[in-house]
Amino acid sequence: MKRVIIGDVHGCTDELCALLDKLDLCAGDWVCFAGDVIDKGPDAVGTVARIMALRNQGVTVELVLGNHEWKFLRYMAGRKVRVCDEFIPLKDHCENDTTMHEFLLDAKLYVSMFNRDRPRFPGIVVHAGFPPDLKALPRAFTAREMLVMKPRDLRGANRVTFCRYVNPDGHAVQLGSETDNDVYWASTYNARFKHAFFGHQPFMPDVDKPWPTIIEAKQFPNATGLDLGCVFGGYLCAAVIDMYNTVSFVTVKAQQKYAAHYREEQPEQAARFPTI
Ligand SMILES: [Mn+2]
Repeated sequence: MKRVIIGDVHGCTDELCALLDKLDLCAGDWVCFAGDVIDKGPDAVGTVARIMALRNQGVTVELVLGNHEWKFLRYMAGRKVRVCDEFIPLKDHCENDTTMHEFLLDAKLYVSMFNRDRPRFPGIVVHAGFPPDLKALPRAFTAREMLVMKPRDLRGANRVTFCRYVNPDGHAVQLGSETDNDVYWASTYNARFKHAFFGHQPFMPDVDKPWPTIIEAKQFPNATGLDLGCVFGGYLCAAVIDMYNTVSFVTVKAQQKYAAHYREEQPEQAARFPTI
């Protein structure tokens, strides 16, 4: 029985299919997507369809809510969001195929791995992370539940879907306003909610390094970043946990660069926070 966690796919269906071929999943295996399976990339509909099709193989599939699914689902619920062009094909598809919309609505704020079948793994899958001042986990709400919650009740939930850098006081810093004193949340995370597998932050592997280049997830003492920037021309990455609770990584190189990295749009930030 394999347990697999996959980082941000962002509509890169070809790379997802190649990764799933490499993973060679069987009935009884468990796969959890760390969120942001849609947007930015070429084919959100194909990606979600491929993920849903895993269930026909007897694979248990779970989806953690990424900030991009959250934005899309709020848009579908008639909320005011800045509409992205890439929402349109997915919106059209979801209107005709309610099972895809339902699948996305079932996305959870996080997925605990510890309560699953043996061998238990002391891990948790979350999209963005756990800021130091988040003392207790919110409930593992589904997106469907979150859509009917009051904004004030969503505060804790939003924090684990959006968190990146944190300041020395342990408070999350807004994207783009990081200073030299701020650190990535995972570097000081103390495992209070168990080992965290997360996406959200594209850690671009340094492919210009001389060989041998071993492409692995970005490892922190108590957390593992699985987004290796596939949609930005990096890699799609899966963590695979075997029956002895040994973790290994499987990666697929992106066939092309599908989107511009936000750091390229903000060069002054890129200079201060080089990737990896
Ligand atoms: Mn993402």
